[in-house]
Amino acid sequence: MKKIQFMILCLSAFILLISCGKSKKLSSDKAIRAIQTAFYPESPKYFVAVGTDESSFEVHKVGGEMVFSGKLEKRGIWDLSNEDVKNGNFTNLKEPGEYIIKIKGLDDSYPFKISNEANKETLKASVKAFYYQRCSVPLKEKHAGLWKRNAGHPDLNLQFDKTVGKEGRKSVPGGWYDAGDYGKYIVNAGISCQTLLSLYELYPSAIGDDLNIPESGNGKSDLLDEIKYELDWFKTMQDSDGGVFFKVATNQWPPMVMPEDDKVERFIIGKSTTSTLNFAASMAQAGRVYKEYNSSYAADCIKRAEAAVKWAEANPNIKEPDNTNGSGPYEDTDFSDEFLAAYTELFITTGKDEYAKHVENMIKPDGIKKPAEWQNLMVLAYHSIAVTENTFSETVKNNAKKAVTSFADNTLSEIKKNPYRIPINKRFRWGSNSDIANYGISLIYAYRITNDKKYLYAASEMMDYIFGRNAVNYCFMGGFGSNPVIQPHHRPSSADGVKPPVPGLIAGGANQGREDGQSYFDFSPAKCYVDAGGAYSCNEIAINWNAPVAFILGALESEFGKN
Ligand code: 9MR
Repeated sequence: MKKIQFMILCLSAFILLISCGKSKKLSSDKAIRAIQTAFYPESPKYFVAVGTDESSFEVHKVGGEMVFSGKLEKRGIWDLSNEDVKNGNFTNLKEPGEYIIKIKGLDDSYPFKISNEANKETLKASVKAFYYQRCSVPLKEKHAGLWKRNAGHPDLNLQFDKTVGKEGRKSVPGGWYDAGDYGKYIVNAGISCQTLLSLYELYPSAIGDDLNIPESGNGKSDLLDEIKYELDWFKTMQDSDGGVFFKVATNQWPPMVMPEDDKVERFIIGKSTTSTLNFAASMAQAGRVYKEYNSSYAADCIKRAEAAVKWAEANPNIKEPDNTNGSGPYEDTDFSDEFLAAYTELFITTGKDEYAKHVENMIKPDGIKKPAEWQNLMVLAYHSIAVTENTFSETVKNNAKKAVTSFADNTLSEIKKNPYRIPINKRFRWGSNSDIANYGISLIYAYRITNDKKYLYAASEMMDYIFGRNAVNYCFMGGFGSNPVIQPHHRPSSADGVKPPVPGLIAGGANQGREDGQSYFDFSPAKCYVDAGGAYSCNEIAINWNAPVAFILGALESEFGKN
């Protein structure tokens, strides 16, 4: 090969490398990245601008005059997005209306509102999303509109998989599909239910009786009605010895079809310490939350939680089932947080000392290091001890409060370091949007403990990220914003023949692991996101990602909304 040919070859290889690894700009990605839904008048109002030499910005009414001008603050190169970032801040603009941000030389931002009911609709959608995940029943047009569908997966008389350790069959109908697949998993459902139950405990009127679900108009909170749909399924998953089966799933991933068309055989798989304790914590919490709603239902929840904990005490080391042929693992190695959550909720609900003694020594003033996640329920226990009425000792309560506020303070300092004003400065992993939302929940608890609004404002900024102020400029909630997710990895959304996806579901978000083998535009960690149906590691939806978003929106609408 001649020298010149060799050089041309090297150059093309270099260009190819650059174009694979570096940014190919998304057509919908703007250099001004801001919330695409709405701020409350009193919200902090920050945005991001990338790749501009300008030093000022303006906010205009849509189609109208300028109402605010301000200076851009230089933040330098952010290594997780490889962009030169500036921040703008127009917190002092409080007048309700519809606006855009303008910077010389850049496209205008997507429009957004300032409104007293900023999250009225997104909150409702975030909870209604669980209704759309209901298994075994038809979704009628009256409730589901465009996304109506026939019943699928009756889940009656299913056979035990060999991982259960015994022969037999059981009916396990109902509950929510976990995510974009059709599996139902107790571990992930546990944290989802506890998060939603905690929303009800903190803000009982956040959701009324008008979500337009089948139970609407029954005089009871639709949030409790919807959670009960899942808890009814939980009850079917408990074995006669108190232990709780791990999941209902197939031995190969279901095809991308509607529920009624998925005929792959479903099994009851596994029975583990974590599934049993997740069940126990959820049932124990439900035991107090449902007392007024239906006292005998609530009493049954407590009885089941106590039986589950007894089983876990006798079987403290049973791992998740070794069967991931057509379902997720939800694997875990440390069960101490699940024990803690179960004992904590049982003590708060029953007041029995036998449960308190397992909790007292575990609650440390610096005990929280990371946000809640399906694998780690520890934070949930701290939250409950810190704010729910209970008879733990003052020391335990104070330790829990200190841990929550010091974790929230650490979160605030991580947010300050980050030009997108989120607490992720190291790694964007699978479900990163839920990490951000779970940080937000702890901020809300810190607000409830201290009454200091700085925590609440920071929690509201977690939603700015999810609703558009992110490095790919997407609104991660389907059905909202000008550039929403439209092709989530979600079987009904891709198979129903309806263009917009089922609304209100949250995509997992940027994930530098890119485990799905799809083509990504940019490998910078904060930009590892692609709105494609096959991109299950960044664009799937999941109940444990919707629950913390619903929590934050419920808190914000209760604190700031004037409906
Ligand atoms: O949310 C889960 C994430 O933390 C794990 O890294 C990932 C791989 O094990 O699994 C995610 O959960 C998926 C589950 O296994 C199956 N249903 C879809 C869930 C969301 O992607």
